[in-house]
Amino acid sequence: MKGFRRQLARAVGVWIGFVIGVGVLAIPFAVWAKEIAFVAREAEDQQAVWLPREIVIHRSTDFTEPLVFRFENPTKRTHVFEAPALFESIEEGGVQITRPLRITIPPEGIEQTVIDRDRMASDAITADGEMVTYRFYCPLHRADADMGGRIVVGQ
Ligand SMILES: [Cu+2]
Repeated sequence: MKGFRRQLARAVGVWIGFVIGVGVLAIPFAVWAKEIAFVAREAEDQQAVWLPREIVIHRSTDFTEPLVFRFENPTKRTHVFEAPALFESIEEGGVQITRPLRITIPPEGIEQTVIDRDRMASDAITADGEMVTYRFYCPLHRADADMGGRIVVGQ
């Protein structure tokens, strides 16, 4: 009986060690990124918008981890998320490059990308304490008078 208990204790110990090990391994991929989700919505007169219309990012808290934008297109048409002043960080041919954010999302598709925070940080320095605003819209279905949605970066 004693021998059995010892074995059981060892088995439980191995199990707990396994759970802790897996948990620690899983964290870097699951938690260490700030994700902001946008959803395409059809509007009047064949136009379309990205929701939410306004996002506020705080440099002091939100810049401590990678910034990931996620785009959901639940509609029947292809939409594009364009924010010319924002840059995405992508790997191309084994090299890390940045380029203006313009992503095509097919009908019922989902895409995501990593935003270049260094560019945003230098924009904030240039703005010298003022808030920085980035406009975004779908260039395919944008109304002439539509300013688009906006991402506001504050302190
Ligand atoms: Cu569109």
